[in-house]
Amino acid sequence: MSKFKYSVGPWNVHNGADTYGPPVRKEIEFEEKIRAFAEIGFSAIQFHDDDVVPNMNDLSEEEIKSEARKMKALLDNYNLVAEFVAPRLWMDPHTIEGGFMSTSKKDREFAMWRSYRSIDIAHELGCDKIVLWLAREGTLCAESKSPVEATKQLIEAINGMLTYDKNIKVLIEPKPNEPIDRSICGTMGHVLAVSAATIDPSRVGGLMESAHAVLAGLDPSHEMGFAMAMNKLWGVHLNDQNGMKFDQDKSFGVENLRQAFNQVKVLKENNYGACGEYVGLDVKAMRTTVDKDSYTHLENSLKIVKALEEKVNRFDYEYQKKCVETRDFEALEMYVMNLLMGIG
Ligand code: XLS
Ligand code: MG
Repeated sequence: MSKFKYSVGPWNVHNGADTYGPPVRKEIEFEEKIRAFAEIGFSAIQFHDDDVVPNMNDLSEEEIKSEARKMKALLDNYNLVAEFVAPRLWMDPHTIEGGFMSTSKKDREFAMWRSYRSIDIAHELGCDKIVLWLAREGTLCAESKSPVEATKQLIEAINGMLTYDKNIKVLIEPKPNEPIDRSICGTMGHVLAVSAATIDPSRVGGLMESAHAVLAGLDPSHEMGFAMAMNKLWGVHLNDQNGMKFDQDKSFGVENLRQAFNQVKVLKENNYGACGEYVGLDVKAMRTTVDKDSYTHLENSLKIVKALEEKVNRFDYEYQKKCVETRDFEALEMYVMNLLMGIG
């Protein structure tokens, strides 16, 4: 039996449109997605602010809260909760050049407005986590910004959120690049350094997405382990990635099974979830996927996580210890390969 609780975002089911081509699947209505997520076995939903309140830029603060309450009622109907709210600061005409570290003061103010509204929305949904995926925070033209100034702007923005609400927790989701060329907060190490520089480090942690670690040339399980050593892994986005190219959001484990195994292993060994953290997925269907398989990548990812949990349960720690003592890492490695291949 899996001890993990799982979460998913509505953007994980989409029509297949990408930068190079139009939609290939029918758009699925929001409530239908939520119904299907509950049926598949998810217990929490990850939200962008405007997933909860579309057109929020045109609404007053009170109207935004009242729309958020409607979403809470819908979640209640399906016995689901909200895991986090993330201000979508990369999709707006106000944030073409970034949010917190935009060169335009007006746009920086807009980014803070969206962040404060995201906190209001989180309140209404009954959750205390804000996720910052810093998509456009960095440079396209290296000389356009000072990395020193930009880092300080990020810290100030987070301080603003911590001050606005005394209970809110901020989870930075690091990514080294894409859509930005050079990001400001690219790895879990950056996240923890930024956390330490805020006015309340106890409320600033990290969310690690497997593909983002791979894009940084790092091993996701080590990024997760690093954060867990500091009690700072408050969210994960499990998925997979074929090397250092564009962000693929593939189903978990389909590219690098051993790497996926080690992510599940580090999470289980360190009791991830004991403080209510969710195992989140951030996976997308392949573009060629047909309508009837709109959710298959989610179902497959869950099957793979659960199968790998079984493998971790069967992991022979006595044998591992013996191999380590005799420095027989060839044997240990072959043991892991056999375990994953189902041999022996
Ligand atoms: C990036 C995701 C993004 C965040 C939450 O990896 O697609 O939406 O996870 O903002
Ligand atoms: Mg993500």
